[in-house]
Amino acid sequence: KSDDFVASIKEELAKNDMTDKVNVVRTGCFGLCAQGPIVIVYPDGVFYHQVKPKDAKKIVSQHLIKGEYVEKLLYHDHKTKEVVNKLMDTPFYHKQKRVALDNCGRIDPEKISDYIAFDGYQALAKVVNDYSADDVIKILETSGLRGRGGGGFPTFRKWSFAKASVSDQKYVICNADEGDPGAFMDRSVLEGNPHAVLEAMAIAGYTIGANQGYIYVRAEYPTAVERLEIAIEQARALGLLGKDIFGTGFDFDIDLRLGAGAFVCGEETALLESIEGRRGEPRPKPPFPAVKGLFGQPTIVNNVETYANVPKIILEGPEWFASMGTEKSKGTKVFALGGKIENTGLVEIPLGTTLREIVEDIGGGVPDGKQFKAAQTGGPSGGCIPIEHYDIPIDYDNLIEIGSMMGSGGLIVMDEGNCMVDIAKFFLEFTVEESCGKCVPCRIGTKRLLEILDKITMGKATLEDLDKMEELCDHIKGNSLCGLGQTAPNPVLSTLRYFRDEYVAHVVDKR
Ligand code: FMN
Repeated sequence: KSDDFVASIKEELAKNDMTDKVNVVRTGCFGLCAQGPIVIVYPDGVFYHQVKPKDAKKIVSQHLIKGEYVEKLLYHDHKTKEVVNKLMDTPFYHKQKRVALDNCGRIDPEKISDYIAFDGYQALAKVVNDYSADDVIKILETSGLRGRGGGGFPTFRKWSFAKASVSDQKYVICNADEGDPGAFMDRSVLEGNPHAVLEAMAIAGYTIGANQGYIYVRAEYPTAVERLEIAIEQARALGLLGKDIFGTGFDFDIDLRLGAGAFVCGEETALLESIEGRRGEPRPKPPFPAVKGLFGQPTIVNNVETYANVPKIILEGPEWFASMGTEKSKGTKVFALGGKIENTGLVEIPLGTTLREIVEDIGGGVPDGKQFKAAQTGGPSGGCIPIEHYDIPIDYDNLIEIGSMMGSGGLIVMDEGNCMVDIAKFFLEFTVEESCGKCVPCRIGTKRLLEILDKITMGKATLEDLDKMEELCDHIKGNSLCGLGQTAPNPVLSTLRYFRDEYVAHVVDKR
């Protein structure tokens, strides 16, 4: 859709002899997907939403030539019905704070000069010229940055373990596998701000003593792959990757490795197997990758969003980052907001924002006057948050306490019409399909679990089946080899915890 609009506006500009007067810049995602494609006209900064190729003519003839806004393409707030001219003035952005997504929608991701114009590669320059590896680790510790890929492991700790591992060869890996259904946070960062990830990986290389990085990105993300390829080439051409970076003697380069789209390959040890050319199956831990990772060498694996925060932390200072968030969850988190919500899209919130604020203020509420029922976070590994926890500040620990988890950032809203047993079944079907089959509890246990869920939804189960299901969940969680199986029962357990009545409504022997 955006491609068609770009072609059409270029045509209109050419017809009006304005090609050299107006620059058409394709950016990454603005976040407000429900209103896309979005066009912002500068210098006014006015935005038009849901544009179609045929709208290009009016934008050129009316706005660019006569200086009059195109009324019918302006955005009206769906609650107040008032026109909002600037994208960042829409209620969707009021409670957001863009750190990882900062440049997305602002720069041309295919031009390194755009990234540099917004302080790009200054963090790397500062690190390699002024900081020791220990300084960087200390900065990360003070910032409180935790891994955004799901587990929330403190980033400084992982980097310091890898730094402490003695070896001539170490690796820095970016996990851009992003296999959760409904998740597109990492894709948006890579498509909109690829250099931030490259810069952070180079900083990681300097810190742990690695000279080679790999980005493991799924092949189903062709735009992300293409923009990464362009970004790597441009960074190499300016000497920001490769040999003797900033004349300091520090060498670091990055290559891409494409994944074939298996969810389990996002699990860090399965990812290492896949890069090594083997079937993507997890390895037992320990040893952890920071000690024995890729090709047996010390390796750090971090998520795209984790890296995207690093240059900002270096430049703005760790205290700035730590000033956002809750006591143990600092900074911001990007969520892919979907389901029964007015403003589907990509949102970045300071941690500690409540679910109510995300759904009502940012998301614009549940459509068609329906009631919010629950939100699912963490995808197939996560759980649901019912309305009684609507005001819970979102952070790593709070979510775990109520039986869900942050996960990588999928946030799916359900309304009164959704059956929670169906939701649990949807996620379980996904994990059954994606289980690699290496360990028995996951390979067979999740299948048996799904059979019981099937029996329940067909109205053939008994209360005893519910007990069996809970027991089986415990076994799968406790005995699976990797995080896939260890978390697969979560959607079932959390829906059982908060919506047991819906399960009971399906069974035949209601006591
Ligand atoms: N982490 C990601 O960053 N991206 C993924 O797509 C991803 N998929 C995963 C899939 C499974 C089944 C499991 C168990 C874990 C997955 N993880 C994923 C978590 C990684 O194993 C690892 O913890 C993460 O990449 C570490 O980076 P972080 O510390 O920056 O979060």
